[in-house]
Amino acid sequence: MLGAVSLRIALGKLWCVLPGRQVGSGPPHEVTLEKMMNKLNRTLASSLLMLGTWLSTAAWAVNDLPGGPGVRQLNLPVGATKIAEEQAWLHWFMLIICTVIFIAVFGVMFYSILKHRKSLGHKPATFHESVKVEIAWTVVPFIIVILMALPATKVVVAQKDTSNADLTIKATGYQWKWGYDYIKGEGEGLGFISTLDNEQREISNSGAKGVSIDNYLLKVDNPLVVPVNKKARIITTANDVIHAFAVPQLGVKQDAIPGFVRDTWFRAERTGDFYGQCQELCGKEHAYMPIHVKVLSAEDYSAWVAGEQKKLAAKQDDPAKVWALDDIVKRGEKVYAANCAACHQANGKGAGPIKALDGAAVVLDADKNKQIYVLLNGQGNGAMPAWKQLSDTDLAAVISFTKNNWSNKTGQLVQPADVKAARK
Ligand code: HEC
Ligand SMILES: [Cu+2]
Repeated sequence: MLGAVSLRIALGKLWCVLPGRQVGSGPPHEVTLEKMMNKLNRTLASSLLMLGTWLSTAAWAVNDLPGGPGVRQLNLPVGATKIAEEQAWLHWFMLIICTVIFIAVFGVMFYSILKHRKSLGHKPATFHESVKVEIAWTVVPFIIVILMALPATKVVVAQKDTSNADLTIKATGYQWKWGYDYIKGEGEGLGFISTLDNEQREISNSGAKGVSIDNYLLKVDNPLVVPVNKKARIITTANDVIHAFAVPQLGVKQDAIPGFVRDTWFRAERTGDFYGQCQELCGKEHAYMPIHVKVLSAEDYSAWVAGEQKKLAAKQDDPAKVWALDDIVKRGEKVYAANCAACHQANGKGAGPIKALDGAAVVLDADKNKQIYVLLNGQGNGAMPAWKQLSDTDLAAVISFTKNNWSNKTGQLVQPADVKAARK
């Protein structure tokens, strides 16, 4: 109450001293000020009300995401690996030591300042160079640093020990998605791209008003799947710029650098879903390349691998296949939605520096090799990335799609063999 009154007085004063304030010609000064104050009070009250509503809806709208962030989470997450637990322990260990030192040092300092102040008649000591003090303030911090460094080094060394892995997976960062390739162990040969769920992307694009989705911007089409209690070594690299593969609950975080390989590892101790994100600022959609790790029991994992291998075999395209226009355009529509729509938009109109494909000369050109060239090599110094990692069939399909969608009605059909020939 008192606060509100003094706030009113302070604001009233502020209004009076504001330069060039027109107080109005008709009513006397006091009345206008009073009106102004009333208006201000009402504005204040309604903003508080709005804040309150916002806070209460924010509190009810989303729930903790198991394996991901919690609502108003402050502490580190509950780890699902030994390393993550040790990291959390180290965090608290260091924090407590630092807090104790902070309180002790500042306690002594303020005590000394207050007790020995001049107004109490304290006379300063005049000694110089106390050997005892010098030794104490060298040795004590040294011991504290060693005490902190020992357990920290142990954990860092364990974190870096990627030997004897049961499973090796390469994680490649792309702008803005992750590619996972199973290199060694059960599931060897599998490989897929993991992209943000399209529906959530649309929600975000349209302003994300009132979303209440627990895994908002963390849902992907194809999660990284690993077995429980097995050491998974993750090799990280990138295709374009530096990204970072990080999953807090698994205690991993490793930069993914183009042209280099780095590695990290984790052994998940319970099944479930764990979420992370790219943690190196990598461009405009840095926040839109989530990581979802699905930890399965040994049997479920084997079943998943078998299923994926079957799917892979069925999907294995014959690069010599000659496609009909309708079929390849249908296939291309999917490739476009997964890889191109993020930049060129579903309507093919692009945005800003991203050129429109609807009506583009290179897309309409009778020489189909022109567009094949753009897709294989990129354009605009990498602003348009190269897509040579897509299969001949996918590339042929997406090019055929762009040539026969929106207002583009060329009737041209690009076959996988055309792409294959252009690769050389
Ligand atoms: C990271 C954003 C991004 C993605 C994803 C992307 N493009 Fe592009 N694309 C661009 C930009 C930017 C340009 C313009 C480059 C320039 O300045 O010349 C471009 C240009 C093009 C062009 C040439 C247009 C012209 O008029 O010169 C074609 C064709 C094209 N993209 C097709 C595709 C296809 C097909 C895909 C999906 C496989 C795709 N793009 C995915 C950003 C992107
Ligand atoms: Cu990234």
